[in-house]
Amino acid sequence: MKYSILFFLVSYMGLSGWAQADTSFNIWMWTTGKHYLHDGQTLKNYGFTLGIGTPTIPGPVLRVKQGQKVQLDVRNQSQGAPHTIHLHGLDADQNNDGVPLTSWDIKHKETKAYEFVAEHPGTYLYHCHVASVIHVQLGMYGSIIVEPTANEAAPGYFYGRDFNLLISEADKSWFDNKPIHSTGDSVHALFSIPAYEPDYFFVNGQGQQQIDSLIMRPDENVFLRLSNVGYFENLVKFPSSLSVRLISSDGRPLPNKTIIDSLYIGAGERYGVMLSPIGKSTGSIEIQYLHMFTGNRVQSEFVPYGWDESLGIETTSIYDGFQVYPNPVIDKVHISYKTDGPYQVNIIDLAGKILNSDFSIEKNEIIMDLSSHKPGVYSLQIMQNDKVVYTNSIIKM
Ligand SMILES: [Cu+2]
Repeated sequence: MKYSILFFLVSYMGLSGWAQADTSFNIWMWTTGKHYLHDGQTLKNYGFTLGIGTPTIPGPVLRVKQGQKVQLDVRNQSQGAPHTIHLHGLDADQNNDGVPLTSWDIKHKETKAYEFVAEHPGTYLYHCHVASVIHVQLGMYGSIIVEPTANEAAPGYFYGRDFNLLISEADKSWFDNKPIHSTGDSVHALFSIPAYEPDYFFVNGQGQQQIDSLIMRPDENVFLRLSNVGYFENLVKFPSSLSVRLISSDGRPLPNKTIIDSLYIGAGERYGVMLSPIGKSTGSIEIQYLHMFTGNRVQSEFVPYGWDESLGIETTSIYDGFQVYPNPVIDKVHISYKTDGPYQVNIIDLAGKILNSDFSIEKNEIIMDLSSHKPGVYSLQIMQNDKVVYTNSIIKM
């Protein structure tokens, strides 16, 4: 009797997720997808949706915040095949890693929970790990983004907004003649794997004229997340009009953040690059798809980019009721607060000299003009009754 209660508790804890998750997603898994291609054809794909729906490629982007306890409640609504979710690059424990041989799978009409702590900000992947060569190719993949608490791609590298480009390919013959799957067993499934000769090349599941443009403010840094979940290697070529700095790889900052003009991305790899303000330039980023045996370029897709001055400012630092935006700043920085003032606000250079100072009486926002200061790092200091109550770094561009 003791043992059966213990067993029940262990399996209950393993499969039910966090007692109190900070964020959760209700994911459904299907084999009845319909994905529209740029030439009007469709793929009958496998895939993921949030709640009931018809999956397209890729699955939904799952965005969480650094430090959050995350729970994925996953239901298998597909006919027959079991599925799992492998958390590619995340520090999930073995029980939550979605490898059927070493943990568990989700059978038809079952719902189970995965849980992990989003410890390191970065770009990650999730995909099914049952007969993964087949299920991933058929569309069971997506991006997990762990956002940093401030918009800081690596210490000192602030950005205004980020874009996620998930690169993959599709061989339509695999979708039209799906390999037969033995239904009950996620570990031992026999397939003959067809030759892989993809004929569709995706950026976020889109090809050619479907591909979304990257629209940014002329004056902001932009963090570009690049991942490859296809089987071909990619060569990304940036035009000379863009200044591109390689910041992070596989969810960790790189020690040297070098300026690059191109980037190879192997299967399963993720990189983060910073685009410095583009000003009023337009162009496109070329993504080459390299054949897995010959290394030759099979196809190029192009991601257009451009600017729009009317876009909102995304970067906001919030701390203890204070809001500081934008940061980095071109000219004017806004400091607003909900808590009771009045406050003394100072902008101080590295030598300790006060460059701007203002005192608020019965207002909840102070605007400081930094347009005459040199580019660099300044210190924001907020004081009340001669005591410092808040400090932050301000990046002047
Ligand atoms: Cu699957």
